[in-house]
Amino acid sequence: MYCKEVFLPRYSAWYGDNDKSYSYSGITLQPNKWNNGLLFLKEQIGKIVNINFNSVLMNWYRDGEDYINWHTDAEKELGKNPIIASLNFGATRRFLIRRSDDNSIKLQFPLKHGTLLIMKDDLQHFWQHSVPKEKKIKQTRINLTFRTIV
Ligand SMILES: O=C(O)CCC(=O)C(=O)O
Repeated sequence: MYCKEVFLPRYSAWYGDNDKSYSYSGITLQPNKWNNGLLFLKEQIGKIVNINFNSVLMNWYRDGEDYINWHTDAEKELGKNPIIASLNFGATRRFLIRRSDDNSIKLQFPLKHGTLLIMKDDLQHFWQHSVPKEKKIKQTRINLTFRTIV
């Protein structure tokens, strides 16, 4: 077995159908089994966007010190133009997007409790996204990104 430790400035867990492992940022996550709560959310959100998601990445930001750096979700397992549904609970955090070829073009959205953000089409080809540190935020936040591994 091959095992390595990678520092992530948040906690992450991967849930999905049995054979749907996911590699990103130099790590490969094996899926935890679906639980009833996640299955319920997956089905409800799947109806809204008309997609049968088969996995979800859970990120837990303990407070504003936890963050996710600039990245794209352009892993080949997600297919060419992935539809990713991002559901948010807890603290409102800033979600930033910037052009990959011109970092000065930047947009930001506050992701409030209950917000559903859909990323789709060619967004992952031309835009990076991040959730930066916000040291004043003391509340916790959970983000679920429902995905389809092809
Ligand atoms: O926490 C968020 O809103 C973003 C999560 C994210 O970018 C990801 O899981 O790839």
